Amino acid sequence: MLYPETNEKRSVISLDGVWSFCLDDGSNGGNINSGFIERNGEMIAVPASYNDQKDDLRFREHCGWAYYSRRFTVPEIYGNERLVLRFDAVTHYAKVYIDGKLVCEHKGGFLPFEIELDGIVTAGKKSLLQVAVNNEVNHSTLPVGNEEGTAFFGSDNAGVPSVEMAKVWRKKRNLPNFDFFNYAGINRSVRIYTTPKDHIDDITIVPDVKGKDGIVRYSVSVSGCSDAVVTILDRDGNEVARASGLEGEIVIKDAKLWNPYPGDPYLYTALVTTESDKYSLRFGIRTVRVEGNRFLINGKPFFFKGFGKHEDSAVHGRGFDLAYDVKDMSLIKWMNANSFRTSHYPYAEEMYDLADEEGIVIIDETPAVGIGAGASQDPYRTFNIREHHEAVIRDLVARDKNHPSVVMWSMANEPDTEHFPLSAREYWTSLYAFTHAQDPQDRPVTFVCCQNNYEADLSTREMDVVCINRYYGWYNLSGDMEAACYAWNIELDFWQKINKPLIITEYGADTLPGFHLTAPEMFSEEFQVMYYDLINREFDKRDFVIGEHPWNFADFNTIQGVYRADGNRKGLLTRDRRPKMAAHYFRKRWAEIPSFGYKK
Ligand code: E8X
Repeated sequence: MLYPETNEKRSVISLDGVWSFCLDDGSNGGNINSGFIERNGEMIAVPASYNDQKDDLRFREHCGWAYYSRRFTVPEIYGNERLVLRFDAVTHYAKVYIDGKLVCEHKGGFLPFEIELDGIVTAGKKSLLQVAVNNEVNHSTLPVGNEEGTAFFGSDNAGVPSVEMAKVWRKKRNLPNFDFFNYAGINRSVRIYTTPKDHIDDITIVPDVKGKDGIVRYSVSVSGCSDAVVTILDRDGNEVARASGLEGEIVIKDAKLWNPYPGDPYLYTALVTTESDKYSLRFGIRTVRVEGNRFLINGKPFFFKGFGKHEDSAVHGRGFDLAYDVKDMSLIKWMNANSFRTSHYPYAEEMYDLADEEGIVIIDETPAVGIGAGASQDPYRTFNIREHHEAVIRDLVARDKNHPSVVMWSMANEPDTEHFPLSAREYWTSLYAFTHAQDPQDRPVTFVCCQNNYEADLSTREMDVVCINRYYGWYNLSGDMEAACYAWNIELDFWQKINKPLIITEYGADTLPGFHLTAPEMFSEEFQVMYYDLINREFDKRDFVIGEHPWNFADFNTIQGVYRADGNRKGLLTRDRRPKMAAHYFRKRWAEIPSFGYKK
């Protein structure tokens, strides 16, 4: 799927701004015509989550439908063009209405979807655009919500009979099975873009390296066009190669490779032209391969230094914020990191463009968080999730396939793989094959494993890279770092025998900035540094540990609860991106760890 571009043949009209908004009272079921009373609408900013824009618990805790509305006119000069309405992300379910008519429904809160406006909108004429948004999470959504009757429902109400509680709980509420705030709404940009009627639909680039040359296999899919010319431009805009045909192979002599930070992330441009249309796509030439217990980028063993992140900031919630993205890239480089995981959902496309540009490597994750964790029944047999999960993977790969920064797909975070090991293995290995088959570049595929009984877990070891989240010294063996390091070693002995590359995709300790102790205990800045320092020493002894991603890049908002004072505080940075001591610690450590060849 192509990102909207303005050029000689195409233009983009932004529909971002202040929209009119109202929350459903629970009675209209997403039907805009009965649910939305325009004169009662409140002002709401798009893109942004709606939850923190108003100072009212109704917005913060809303569960169910909400309605957005605005009017727009496509300039009449676009009368002969193809018009496409594009939502970059609406969380989690959208029903789109134009002039009162339902034109599209979309499930899944973190990927773009488009609506062809032919026959729906006329250039030069005002239209009414309305979106009904639903934020409910349950066993058939990604991320997953707990449902009534499961272990989680009312589980922390010892002594209070659930039948009694059910009387208060008549009001619908979300019970997320994930640790980030369930921010909702039109979280990313809304645009109408134009293309000529005969146009380019999609472009796929598969780079390779042969000796000193770069090889680019490409294919262009079109509607109404019969041919395409692909011109490859170097960074200065000079033509270095050219081919014609809807698919083919191009050789770039003495190619410059895309290298991760602090190397040179060289980008080329593929300028695709047809009789009527034009699109320019930035891409990099690099290879990615797993060999033995190594992760090779451009044939050299790469070490992942970075973080699990979130799209999370004050007021915006999970809303797209380009300044935060630019700032986060700057901080990633400031800490001498070279990578991050898009925990726990696909991020805004602009972030991947920045990563391509800066040489920051991405593990690209779906929103499949919380499949079955804590469930009493086999989620792989009882959750209605498989089809949606496949659709999300298909759309994720279709969106991100050309980014050189993306080096691995993560199908999920912390599913249950321990209690129903056989059905888990069946699910994850077949989805693994499905994901490989989607990707024209055939990158490595994994999912991220929750702290568990790793001997019982038959799925994690089947992945191209073993990715584990572990909290020895925090959630278990709390504060006892000697015991934590001992436990780490028992577990690492196990993985050593599996002989696959392993990334620690999460480890961490909640830390209150400004809380200092001379004898480090939990929650102090000194403890966070000690925790990482002692554990990292153990990682350094193991050559198959090919990456360390502390949890989390920054403090972030989540559901309220006894474990969370003003959010999850495991950030190396505060929520407003100020460094805790641990940020300085990693900045120093990672300055001394090269991106390539750290563990030969
Ligand atoms: C945490 C992280 C959470 O924020 C993240 O989304 C997933 C969690 C730890 C799992 N991993 O709580 O900070 C804890 C397992 C306990 C043994």
